[in-house]
Amino acid sequence: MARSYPPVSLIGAPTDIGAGHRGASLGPEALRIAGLAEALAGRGVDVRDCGNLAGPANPWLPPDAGYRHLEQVVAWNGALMEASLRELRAGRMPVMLGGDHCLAIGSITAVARHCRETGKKLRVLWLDAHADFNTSEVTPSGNVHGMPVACLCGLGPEALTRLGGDAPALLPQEIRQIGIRSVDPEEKRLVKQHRLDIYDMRYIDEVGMKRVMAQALDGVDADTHLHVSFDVDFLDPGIAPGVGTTVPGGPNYREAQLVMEMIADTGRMGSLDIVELNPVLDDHNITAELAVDLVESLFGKSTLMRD
Ligand code: B3U
Ligand code: MN
Ligand code: MN
Repeated sequence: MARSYPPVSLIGAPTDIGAGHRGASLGPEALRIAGLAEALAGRGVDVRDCGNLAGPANPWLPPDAGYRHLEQVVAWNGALMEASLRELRAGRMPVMLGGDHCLAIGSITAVARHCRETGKKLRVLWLDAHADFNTSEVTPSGNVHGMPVACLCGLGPEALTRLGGDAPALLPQEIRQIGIRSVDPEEKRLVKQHRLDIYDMRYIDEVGMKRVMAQALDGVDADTHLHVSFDVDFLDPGIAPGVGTTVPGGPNYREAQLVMEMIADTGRMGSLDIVELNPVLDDHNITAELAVDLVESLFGKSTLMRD
């Protein structure tokens, strides 16, 4: 029997406010053009496109006290948190079309609040080349897209760590990071200190993606809300060139498909971010098309019926 999915709300967040390259602001449109809504509808999902959020323009300034554009980052994340929470409370699955990865502060703060309201356990799967655990003291760039996990875990400016009221929004034990292969020197110290559960590429190579995903999903049950934060630079740049910060040595197409299929098999995905897609750096929208293909797998597309 095919699994049924909750209704989906697409929320566009067209900004590159936390990024180091311009162009992630065009991500939502690239995903629409690649046919995201149609692909989900084709899988029998009730999908509504809520359009794009509005927020401040990118002033493209140098860092100030360790952050670039903190005020604008807070504004975008506040708007996204409100929109995501509204859809969650309406029983819908928010799918955030980014935008850069600083936006996960807003989307995951909303999910964490919703979990507190409903008594569900939270598990975040962070698919990324980067750990995104920098702080203003250690960041090499000041770009907030390198800081969202730290902010969610309570390390960062109050305007972001307390976006949803309580801090921290997320405990390090609630997150699993997969595909990591670029961590800055001081960031490395922080992830160790805070005991982040990181499945880096060396570990994936040694034990294989199937075991990695089984471990990352261990304990996910009927009471769990699974949030997937999919930074497209998770993928190997050979198949996904359309991102701002490519890092060689990422998961290939088959490994990425298995990741998505094993998440789909849990039946527990309750929210999703698709971030860091940069159409300006892409080749005829192939990275957006690949992202849509992988999202179809997240929604249960498989070669053979397995359930
Ligand atoms: N860790 C670096 C680079 C980076 C993090 N996330 C992305 N790039 N996409 C930084 O600037 O924090
Ligand atoms: Mn990221
Ligand atoms: Mn990344």
